[in-house]
Amino acid sequence: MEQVQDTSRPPLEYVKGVPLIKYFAEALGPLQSFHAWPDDLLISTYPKSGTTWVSEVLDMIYQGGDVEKCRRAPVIIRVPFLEFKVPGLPSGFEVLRDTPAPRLLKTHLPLSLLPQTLLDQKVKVVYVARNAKDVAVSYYHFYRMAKVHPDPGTWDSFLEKFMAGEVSYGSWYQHVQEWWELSHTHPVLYLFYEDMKENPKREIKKILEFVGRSLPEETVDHIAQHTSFKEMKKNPMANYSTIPPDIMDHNVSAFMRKGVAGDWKTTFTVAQNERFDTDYAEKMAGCNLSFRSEV
Ligand code: PPS
Repeated sequence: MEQVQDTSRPPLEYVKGVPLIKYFAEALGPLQSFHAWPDDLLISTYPKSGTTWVSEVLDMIYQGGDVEKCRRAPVIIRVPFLEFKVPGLPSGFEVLRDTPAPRLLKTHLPLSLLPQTLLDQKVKVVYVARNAKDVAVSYYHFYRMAKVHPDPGTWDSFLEKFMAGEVSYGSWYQHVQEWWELSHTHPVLYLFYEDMKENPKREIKKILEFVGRSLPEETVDHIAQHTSFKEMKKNPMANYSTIPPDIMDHNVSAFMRKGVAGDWKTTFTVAQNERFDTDYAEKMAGCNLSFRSEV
């Protein structure tokens, strides 16, 4: 019988001190030969912060609000994920080779691992940040369903790992702060998931201005409607249902899980919340970024 490689739940691998999904760590070597183009647009986020949402918004903008064009392929093909690599699927770098300009690119990498070419080419960045508590909860459920991650253990132990930066991509606290710092010297549009929830049209207009495009008001309305959680959840080209279930098991937890701000309240205990707040104050001391943990 053919030997099937067991690819599920390998331990994280550390690269320059940053823990990463094993396969993604392996993708970083080949990624060194990637050349960014000045008209690339990079979508950068810490995981579970609204990457897929803003990817769909940007593809809709690039396609002039044409839903059919946005149905041409799953989001992972339309917006190549630079460091993506999973056995049996095309890597982000492979997808990139077949992607015509102007390209939308996705990464979760911290700056220490970001290919320098993106900075040298002054590639515009749309960064989306989401409050840490909702990210932690969303990440826990994603670890459960996406088997490229190690087993998350209990929620309590996962939360400890999240606070210690011992989850894939490392510290949320460092990520949101260093990309914020970069926005002072590099063209970065720094957005918040909670602002997108509060007023999607307002945030879509900010993106339009940043990418130097304009669209009629009705098209902006249409983009907001097409990229709502409800629509994206049922859209197979946006909801990751095309990924084989041995890699992402939506029966364990859907990729499009809840899509709200403030869901952490259903998961954190009072004690966990107190401990988290104390630790948060220390890690974010001196940082002028302010997050809303509900809208
Ligand atoms: S990933 O795997 O890091 O790329 O995930 P990412 O896309 O960054 O984040 C997934 C969470 O975003 C929610 N989501 C949305 N919320 C509101 N509106 C829309 N359109 C939308 N699309 C995705 C998704 O449900 C995940 O959050 P949770 O809290 O788990 O529901």
